[in-house]
Amino acid sequence: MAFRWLSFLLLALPVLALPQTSSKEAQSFGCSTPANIPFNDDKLPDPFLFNDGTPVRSLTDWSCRRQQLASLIQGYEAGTLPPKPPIVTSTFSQNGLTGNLTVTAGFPGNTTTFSSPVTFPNGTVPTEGWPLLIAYSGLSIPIPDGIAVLTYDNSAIGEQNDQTSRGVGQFFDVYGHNATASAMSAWVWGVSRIIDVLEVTPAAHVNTAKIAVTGCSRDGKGALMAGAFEERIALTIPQESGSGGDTCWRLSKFEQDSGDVVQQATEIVQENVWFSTNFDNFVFNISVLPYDHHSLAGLIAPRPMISYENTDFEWLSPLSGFGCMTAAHPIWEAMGVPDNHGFVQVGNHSHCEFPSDLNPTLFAFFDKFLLGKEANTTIFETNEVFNGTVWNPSQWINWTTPTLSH
Ligand code: MCU
Repeated sequence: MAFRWLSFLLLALPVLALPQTSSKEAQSFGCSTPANIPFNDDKLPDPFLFNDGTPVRSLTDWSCRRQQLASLIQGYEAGTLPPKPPIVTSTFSQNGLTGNLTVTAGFPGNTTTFSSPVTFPNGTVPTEGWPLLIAYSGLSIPIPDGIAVLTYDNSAIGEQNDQTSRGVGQFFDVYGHNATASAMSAWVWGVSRIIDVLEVTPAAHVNTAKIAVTGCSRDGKGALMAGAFEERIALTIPQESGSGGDTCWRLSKFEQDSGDVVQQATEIVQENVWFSTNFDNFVFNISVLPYDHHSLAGLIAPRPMISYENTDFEWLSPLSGFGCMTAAHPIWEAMGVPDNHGFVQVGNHSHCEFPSDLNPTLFAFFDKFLLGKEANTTIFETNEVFNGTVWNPSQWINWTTPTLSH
């Protein structure tokens, strides 16, 4: 008992002494992270409010808020992302500039094994190892010299053909075909296991502090989820992820209601298994979601992210992408690193084709965050002319951006 009172005093003293820095942990003796809460708001929810409505003021507060958002997003739409299982082993082989990484993960008597080809740059291995780009389903963006690429067969981990893919794939062989995880959460689990083994495989010469992830379209949605839930990812590059990716559910609905033919939540849950079955319960009532995808992207902050969108495809919901990332940007601003978040939206190219005139923007992010070079990453641009559907920030964002204290 005495010990508990002593703990109380020790925890309460800093709060009493420093009323300005309201640490949620100190106030509540822990971060409460329910999977759902009562909520209803047509606007984009304030990421800087805790579930109980109190403000997020410091980076310590944010680390709790981040956990709350992660739990809500898994609760409503992503399903449960399981932690590292007890068995995670690997083999690695290399022949010239090509390697192969095999991961075995799971439980005694219940493991799965998957392999990923890796290509290495020419030249001398840096002391810390090569930076690595994990490319969902193969690479669809250019990369500068000096970065290794691992091709991740995410569809083998969680199938994504149509509704018949529910619970199908190597993740579900281990966790059960009724696991709540969506295909995208299953993919995150696989990425995390790849990083687990790379951390203990010096022969692969990968700098595990410099791992990026990318993917296009459905795999862009997946790359965003991976960056959001796996904190060891140093750079996240979703390409043309569209609805369910760097767009917001509320904004895609607005776009659709305004007469554009975009993908919105009601359609996406019919089309594929990127989201949990629980999300079906909310797609006609989006305003009850206590988050939107500006906050999903915000889970990445302060780590860097740049996303690309394509204005030629209405289905990708261009207004929603621009508006959602405009609403996400303040999360990096609040942390004092606005240049760690970029967004580029242009047209005149086919879906998942990367126009070479955008290379300087992409390479700036690679240079600065993977290769340790100087680069200007103040990049936030669109060439979209929002004709019929008007982006009006004050219609969606009724909160202000705090400066989070350190
Ligand atoms: C943009 O990503 C998806 C989109 O959500 C789907 O509706 C469509 O069928 O496929 C796109 C895609 O993955 O294209 C390769």
